Amino acid sequence: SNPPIPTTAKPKNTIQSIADRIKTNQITRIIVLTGAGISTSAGIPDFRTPKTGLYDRLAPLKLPSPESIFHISYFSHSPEPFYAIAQARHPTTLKPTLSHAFLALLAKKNLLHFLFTQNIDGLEEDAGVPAEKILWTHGNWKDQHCSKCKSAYPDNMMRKAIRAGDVPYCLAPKCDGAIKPDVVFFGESLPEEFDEKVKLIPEADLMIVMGTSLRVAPCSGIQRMMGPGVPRVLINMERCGDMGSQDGDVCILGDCDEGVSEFAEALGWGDELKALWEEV
Ligand code: CNA
Repeated sequence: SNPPIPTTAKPKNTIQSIADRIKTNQITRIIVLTGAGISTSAGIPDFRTPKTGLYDRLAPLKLPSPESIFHISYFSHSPEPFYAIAQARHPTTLKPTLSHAFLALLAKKNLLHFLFTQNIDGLEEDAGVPAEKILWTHGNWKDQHCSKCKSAYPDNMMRKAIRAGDVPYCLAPKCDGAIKPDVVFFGESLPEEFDEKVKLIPEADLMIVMGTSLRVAPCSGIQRMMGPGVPRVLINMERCGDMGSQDGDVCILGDCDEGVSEFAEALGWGDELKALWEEV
C-alpha cells in the first residue's frame, strides 16, 4: 500500500485556539468591524434581515428601491419617507447589548486596536468603548443640520418632529431646506478620518466582524485589508462577504450576543463580561 502523503497543512483555527493566542499575548491588536446586527437585541431593527429588517417594512411607502429612503438625491426632493420611519431609527435611551459590552471589555483589556462601526446609534460609546478608538463610518446621530445651508438645528425641535413623523425645515431666513441628521446617506462621502483610520488595519493581528451583511461599500472591504495570514472571526447570524473563505477564518454563526458569550467563555472572561454588561 502507498505510504501516507505528508501534509503541511496547519491545524485550522478554532475560537479556542484564537482565545489561547489572546491569553498568551500573541494577539494584542484587534480590529473590529460592526453593523446593525449588534444592536438588534437592543430593539433597533437592522436593514436586511427578512421580515424584521427595515427594508422589508418599507413596501407601503412605494419607494423606487428600499435604499432610496437613505439616498441623498432622493431625500433632497422627498424627505417625507425618511421622517415617516425616523422614529424607529432615532437613538433613544436604549441599553447597549452584550455584544457592545464585549467591545468595551476588549478596550478595557487594551486589546482593541480600533473599531469601525457602521451603526449610528452610539451604543458602542455608551457601553464604554473610548471614543478615540471608534470611527462611526456612517456618522453618529447626535446632531442634525439643514441639508441645504448646513445651519444647525436644535435637538428638542428635532425630537418633536421625529415623534410626530413631520419633516423639520430650516429655521434660517429664506432657507427652505429639510433638516438631515448627521448620518452618511447613500451618495454622500464618508467621514474624512476614514482614509487615515484604515491605515491601522494592516497593523492588526486579529479581525472580528460582527452583525453586518457586508453589503455596503467601502466598509464591506475592511475585512480584506488585513496582513497575510491574519486570522478573522465572524460573529453573525449568516455568512457574509468572503468571511470563512480564508484558512485562518473562524465563523460563529447565530445570535451575536451568544457568539460573544462563547468567545468570552473561551477567554475565561465569562463572568467579567456579564458584570460589565450589568453595569452599563
Ligand atoms: P444589514 O445589512 O441590515 O445587516 C445586518 C446583519 O446582521 C445581517 O447579516 C444579519 O443577519 C445580522 N444580524 C441581525 N441580527 C443579528 C443578531 N442578533 N445576531 C447576529 N447577527 C445578526 O446591516 P449592516 O450594518 O451590514 O449595513 C450597513 C448599514 C445599516 C449602515 O449604514 C447602518 O447605518 C445601517 N443601520 C444601522 C443601525 C444602527 O445604528 N443600529 C440599524 C439599522 C441599520
